[in-house]
Amino acid sequence: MLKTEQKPITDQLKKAWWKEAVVYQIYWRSFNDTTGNGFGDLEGVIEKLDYLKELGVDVLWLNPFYDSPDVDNGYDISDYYAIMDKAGDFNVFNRLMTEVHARGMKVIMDLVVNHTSDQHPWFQESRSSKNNPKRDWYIWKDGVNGGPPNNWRSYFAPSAWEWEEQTNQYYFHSFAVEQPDLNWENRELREEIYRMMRFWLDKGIDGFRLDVINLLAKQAGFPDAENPYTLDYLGNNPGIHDFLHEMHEEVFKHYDIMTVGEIPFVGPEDGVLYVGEDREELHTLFHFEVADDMPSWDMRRFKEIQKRWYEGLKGCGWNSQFLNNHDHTRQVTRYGNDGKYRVESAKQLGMMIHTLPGIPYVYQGEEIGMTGVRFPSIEDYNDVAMKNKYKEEVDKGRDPEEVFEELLPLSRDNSRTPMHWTAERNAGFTSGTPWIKTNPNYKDINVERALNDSNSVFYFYKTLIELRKNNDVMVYGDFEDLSGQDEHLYIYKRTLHSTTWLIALNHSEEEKECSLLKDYETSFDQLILSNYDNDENKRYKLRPYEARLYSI
Ligand code: ISL
Repeated sequence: MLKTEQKPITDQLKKAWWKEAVVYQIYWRSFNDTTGNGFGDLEGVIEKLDYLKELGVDVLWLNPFYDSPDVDNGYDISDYYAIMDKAGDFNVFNRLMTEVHARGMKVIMDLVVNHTSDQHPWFQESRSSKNNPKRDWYIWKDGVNGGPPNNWRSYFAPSAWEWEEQTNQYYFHSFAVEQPDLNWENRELREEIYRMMRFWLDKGIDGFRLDVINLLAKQAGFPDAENPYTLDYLGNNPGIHDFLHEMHEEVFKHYDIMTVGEIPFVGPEDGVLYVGEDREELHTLFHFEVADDMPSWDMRRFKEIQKRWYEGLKGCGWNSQFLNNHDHTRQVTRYGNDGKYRVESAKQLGMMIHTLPGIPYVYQGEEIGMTGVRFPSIEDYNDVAMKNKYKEEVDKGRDPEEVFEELLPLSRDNSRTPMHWTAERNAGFTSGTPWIKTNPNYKDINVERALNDSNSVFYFYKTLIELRKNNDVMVYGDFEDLSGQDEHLYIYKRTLHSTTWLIALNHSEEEKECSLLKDYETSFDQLILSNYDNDENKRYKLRPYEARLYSI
């Protein structure tokens, strides 16, 4: 935990374009393949810009497409100044930027600067000798008692240290062995990163999503962890705010951009120190009190988290709202109902994320209610995190089938199967063989079908996004939870000046009485949006996974 500093208070949060945005995350390698090589590509993103414009999203977040050996699907970068062949080249990138901006949309890139690929020339130099000028650009330590320098695990391996024969030292990696951490204590390294960031910003991108950016500072002295399985010792260490403030001073403040930090292991008291408007660090953040720490839906816990973050950031900083991404399985499967009530549940989760305080993020396919997947064998999976964990557990002598079943629900590949465009072969994603199998339910769940169904999840999302464009209460409104400890009903208000909206959600498979609706005399002419048809007999009841938005 950081030493608690005075929470930054600003009297009035300033309006900003990024606060009013809806961000659409494009995992491009699974989005749209235009070459037939089985991988999506940047040309494929250009092809679908009119679809995204129709949906109404403002900002596109592209997962990394820098050159990479793809051990961790682009999060192991081997050249920050080159575009991965399978993604395209600078001609396509420049056209993508032109086409996005021509449609009044923006692009933010994924910035991965906590680590590089072990194939990056910087690391090749660093590992070559203890006297190499770039030795100190990475973290090297002598072993202790014939083993690693300490007991830390990494996200993707039992140890965060890898022995290097060439120089008889260990190097540090927070993720896979092939992802050595950069040493942010080294000023020369930091200057090089800032130069690289300006290179991309000067090409016209509109900001960054900053990968595990609170891990840049490491615990001084690298002491053993009390419990190596928590991993929280990897982040929020003294010095991190100096690095991020320097990044702001050297880069961010010179551009009109959006910066969203991926910040695991924080609650609002630490989170606000990254995004406080007078901190001059980041604009907003993804916290992981839900995605990493709430394995399945728990309404009471979710309400408590939302309330605590609203109060922790109110008047100081800006939150982001998401329930799934390329690392976390699809929300309608994990947190909703992907069976009988898939459509109602997908719409309900959408209404919740778009009406809670903060910037809403739509992960590709979420807008048509795509679901998680269950492939039959570990061989069908690609995720390095899942495959490393499977090997670690099976090597302990555990039953492979049991380990496989255990890892399935939260495998990152649940969200990485190809986007469903049509009911044609491979869901219209590729004319070739997809790099990962397509979810077999694409024949029923696909964009073509959604666009031809006025009652589809797609048009519900489109309406939510249009409402945000035309109603500041959704962006800047105060928030008040009215439903207390109810474990199924979530009833809350958003208020701005003379406008008050009421959101009423029933997160269950049973119809529920909702007496609160009587208190607001919610008449149906006040109903702005619902995922069910109006029924006068249901005025004070909420049907299974029903979601209603009223102006009261
Ligand atoms: O996947 C997770 C566990 O559920 C997340 O905690 C995730 O691993 C973590 O938030 C870091 O994610 C980011 O950095 C990783 C990369 O593999 C992820 O895809 C990226 O989102 C290393 O760069």
